[in-house]
Amino acid sequence: MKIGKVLIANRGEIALRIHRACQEMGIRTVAVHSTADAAAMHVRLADESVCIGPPPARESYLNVAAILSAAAITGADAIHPGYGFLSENANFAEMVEAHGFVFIGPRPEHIRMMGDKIAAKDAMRRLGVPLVPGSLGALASLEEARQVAAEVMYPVLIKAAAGGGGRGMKVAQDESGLEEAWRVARTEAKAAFGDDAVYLEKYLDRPRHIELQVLADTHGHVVHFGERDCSLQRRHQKLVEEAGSPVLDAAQRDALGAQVTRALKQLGYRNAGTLEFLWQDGQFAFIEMNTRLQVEHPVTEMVCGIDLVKEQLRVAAGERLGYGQSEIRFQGHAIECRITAENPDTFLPSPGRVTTYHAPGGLGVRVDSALYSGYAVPPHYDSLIAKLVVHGGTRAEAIARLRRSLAEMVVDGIETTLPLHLAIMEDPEFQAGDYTIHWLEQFVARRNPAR
Ligand code: MV4
Repeated sequence: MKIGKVLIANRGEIALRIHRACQEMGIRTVAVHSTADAAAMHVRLADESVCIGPPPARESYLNVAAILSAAAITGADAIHPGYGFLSENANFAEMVEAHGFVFIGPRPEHIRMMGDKIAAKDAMRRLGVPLVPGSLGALASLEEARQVAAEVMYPVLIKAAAGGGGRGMKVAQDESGLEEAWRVARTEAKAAFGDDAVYLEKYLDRPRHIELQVLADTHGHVVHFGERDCSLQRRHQKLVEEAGSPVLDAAQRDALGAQVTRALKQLGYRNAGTLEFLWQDGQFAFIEMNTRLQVEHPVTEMVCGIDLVKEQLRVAAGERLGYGQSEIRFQGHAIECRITAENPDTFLPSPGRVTTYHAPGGLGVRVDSALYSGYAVPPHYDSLIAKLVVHGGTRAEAIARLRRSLAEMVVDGIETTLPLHLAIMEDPEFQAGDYTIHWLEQFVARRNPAR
């Protein structure tokens, strides 16, 4: 199947990122946009554009009928969903294919499977991937929760099957807190997802969040592109990601990669995906799988020297991976700072007009951003305005390069998290690579003692 034209069902930096890969491959692009994004960079650069609705995402970037119509009238061959919006909607993927377009992503059945966190864990357990100890499947009763919690030992977490990304989780420190956690988790899960199925895991108190990037073609070949350490998060929003993890060596990466690629091959997985693990005391435990291109994919691209979006397009067109695992090499170290239009202390959103924008440059510096001087950041969408990604021969060089690049970067007219990123890069604990998923919240609290 030749892909000659791709509709990009997204906005902002990721729409631009996908457009760039298409253009270099000689593939024409169709941008779709809301009325709030008529002047956006992805619309200006695409070969064609279609307005699909008013500013609220529900009526534009989540409007399946409008997006499929735009693909039909422009004669697109394929649809790339980017991240967020419809990217992990199995029904959308199914409809894209039913209408005769190529969905640039996994099979709908795998999107659906991984969207159900219980089904995802069950599949990975059967395929031999290590998990956090906990319930096998959904909890049938509070009584069952008590039994499993006694086996795996407190503290425990109750998680929503339909959750993920931190939504619908409740900790129970001991048996006296279990009933409350069970009740609240189920009520919240029902309200948020319309599904009150919950499961139980032993609560890991100081893990790192390490994820593995994989890619599969439609001929049974699966490779991995190493790990990213995404432990630096605040309220489940990642701020900084690195490849590789400061705590893994090549042997540990190879061992995890071999286990995971074997599992996905058995599953018949296709296209790009990311397996999320918690890492504590030298052990990996699978928690979730993301069936999309992720925001932080550039750090992997920088250390592997590959373009993941081009690889997605190639395997979606039915091409074979032209290389094996042994040809994928990891060079140096890459770090990404997610720069958002937010106050760097309160994290209150700060949309508005960017009066001056100046991106840093130089060797090993990449900026993925759809900003330009005079652009107005709309208030309707998430606040990510730029990803500053650097590559260095060593982690220390990458940090020095980030400090230099952050100082060079100018975004005037709105508040941004640039000062926070600079402070993180200057912190001795960060520099030592000595952090867990709790580090950033504590760092932010230390910076704002009054709050
Ligand atoms: C956990 C955990 C500790 N123990 N599971 C949060 C988001 C979702 N992807 C899973 N999450 C967690 N699951 C067990 N058994 C701690 C978290 C967690 C977390 C994980 C990754 C990155 C940041 C986090 C922040 C708070 C809690």
